[in-house]
Amino acid sequence: MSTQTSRPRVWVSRPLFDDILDRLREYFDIEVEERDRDWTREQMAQKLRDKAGAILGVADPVDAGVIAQTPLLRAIANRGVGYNNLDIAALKKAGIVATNTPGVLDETTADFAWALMLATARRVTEAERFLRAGQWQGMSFHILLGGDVYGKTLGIFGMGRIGQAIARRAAGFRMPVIYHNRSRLDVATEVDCKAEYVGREELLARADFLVLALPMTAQTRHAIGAAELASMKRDAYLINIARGGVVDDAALIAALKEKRIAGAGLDVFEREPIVPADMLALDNVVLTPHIGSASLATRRAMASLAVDNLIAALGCGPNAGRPPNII
Ligand code: 8YV
Repeated sequence: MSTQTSRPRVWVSRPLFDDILDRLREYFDIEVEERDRDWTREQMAQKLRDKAGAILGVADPVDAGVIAQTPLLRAIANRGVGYNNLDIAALKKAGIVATNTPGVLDETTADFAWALMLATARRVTEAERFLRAGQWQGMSFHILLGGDVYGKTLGIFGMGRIGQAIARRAAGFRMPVIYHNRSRLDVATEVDCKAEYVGREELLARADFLVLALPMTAQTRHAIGAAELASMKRDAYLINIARGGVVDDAALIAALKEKRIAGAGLDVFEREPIVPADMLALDNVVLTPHIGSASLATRRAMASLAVDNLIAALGCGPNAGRPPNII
């Protein structure tokens, strides 16, 4: 048998920058999917059956059932910071290393949270729809009146790296920042972010913009539901750049329909890529297709980090056995 054919096999579940994949080709035989698609657990098991490693997207599911059918699997590199697609306990039990890509997407995702805040309050996408539909008949003093951003209170739910990057941008808008998190930040970080720690109820009640930046776990599922939406200000905006499922979409649709909050900016949804028809019909919501980290430079950095992680996790390259981002 030639050395070439005995190399470990790696699966890349979705298209990825080819020049970055070349680094994987130095060590492994790789199978790269040429188009994006959502994989079922059965298909995942089938694809991973003969693989030592994989680079996965954040919607590609791996649980105990998949793992039971993948005897050769030693490492999974998620190309994203979130990893709610992976059953980490089951992976650990099976001795499979899992990694993610923290750090490289914080600033880009924080920029996008601000894009959604501004677009939602100032009705940017609604205004563009209006213009493109030929409805602009001339200057009107009362046209598309929105809410202000400057000077309002920014509330951040989930104050990890991304939440902190969102907070740091608030100074230019002269916005007081309040936050809630599982654990309070150390004083130096609070000072750096100019952010005040508050309880969950106070966050909901005081925020003019409530930005969600918390991970999706069993504990955070539907962290924002009917009761939470009811305790927000009527002129507040909800922004979700975290994960669908953190918000109860049905409850949010009801709140938006009844104008119990002013609007929402959403990059993530409970059943991606399906967005409920009732949501699509609303004007007081800005909707984007999970593109929070989607700048070219950041997506390349994420791909590169995932590749570094996998090479190291499979015992190759300069960091053999020491992948930088073990979950
Ligand atoms: C996705 C994300 O990775 O990092 C995460 O957790 O959700 C995103 O950055 C990205 O959209 C590619 O699927």
